[in-house]
Formats: sequence, C-alpha cells, structure tokens
Amino acid sequence: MTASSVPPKVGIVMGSRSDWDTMQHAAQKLEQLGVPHEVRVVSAHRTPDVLFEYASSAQSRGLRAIIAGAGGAAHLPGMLASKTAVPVLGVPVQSKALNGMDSLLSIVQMPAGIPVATFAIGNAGAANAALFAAAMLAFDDPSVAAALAEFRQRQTDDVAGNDDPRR
Ligand code: RP5
Repeated sequence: MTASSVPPKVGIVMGSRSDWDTMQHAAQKLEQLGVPHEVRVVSAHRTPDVLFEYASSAQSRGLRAIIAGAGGAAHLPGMLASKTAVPVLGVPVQSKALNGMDSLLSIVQMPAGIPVATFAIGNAGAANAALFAAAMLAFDDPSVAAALAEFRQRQTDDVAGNDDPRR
C-alpha cells in the first residue's frame, strides 16, 4: 500500500497553486518517509468557507498535523489554527515583493493563545515542516520512526563520506 492510498495523517495546504513550487518539498519528504498525506489549495481570503470547512473537519478526518504554506499577508496558518486543535506547522513562502519576510512575520507573530509552529522561509521550511510532522507521528508509528531514523543516518553518512569540499 502506498502512502497516498490510505487515509491521510498530514494535510499539506497552501494559499495558491503558485505556492506548490515550495510546498512540493514537504510532499516529497512525506512521500519518502511513507507518511500518508493529502495536498490542497485553500485560500484564507479567496476561499474562506473552504478554509473553515477544512479546519473544522481536520481532526475528525484523522489528520494529526497540518502543514500550511502561504506568502505575503500569510494568514492561512493562523486562521486554520484558530478553527482546529490539530497542530499547524506554518511555512512562509518566499514572496516577490519582500522576499518572504512578510510571510515569515505574518506567520510567526501569532498573539498568545493560538500557536502556529513556524519554519524557515521557502524550500527548507517546507522540507523541515514535513520532517517535523513525521517526528510527531513517529512516537506511535514504528514504520515512520524507522523511515525517519534511516533518512537521518543516510544524511549523516552522505556528509561524512564527502567531507573534503575539493572532491
Ligand atoms: C498568498 O498569496 C498565497 O499563499 C501566495 O503565496 C500569494 C500569491 O498568490 P497568487 O497571486 O500567486 O495566487 O495567498
């Protein structure tokens, strides 16, 4: 069974199709680790009713984490978090006008009471949000724990095996 043919445990959502270039890095990591996930475009300001429905049904559909990427005035992660108890991991997408500083500050500066875990701007943030979601699931999913451990070991071996930058 592939990760995409079982009920999703992680939702990847983004404010626009234009965010996919960034958010595909989260999907790739979850795919590699065998974490069942879904991908949706849900816009806080263009499709607010879809956002409310997505967030309010997330827990009952079995989602254990939502990775939310948005750029500019990036209110998607905070609005999702306001409507669900499922942990929201925010990814600031690199915007054209302000290089993602706007996205980062919009996501990270949540007032006390509704937390959003915030990751780095861009591709690294998307990949790390997926690794973080997998680490959350790994506590009670031995296959995800094993995949994560293997990924980290491979990464360590790759660096240790190529430690002379001239080669
Ligand atoms: C945000 O506005 C999206 O998350 C995206 O990063 C940004 C630009 O959206 P598009 O104009 O490319 O659809 O809502």
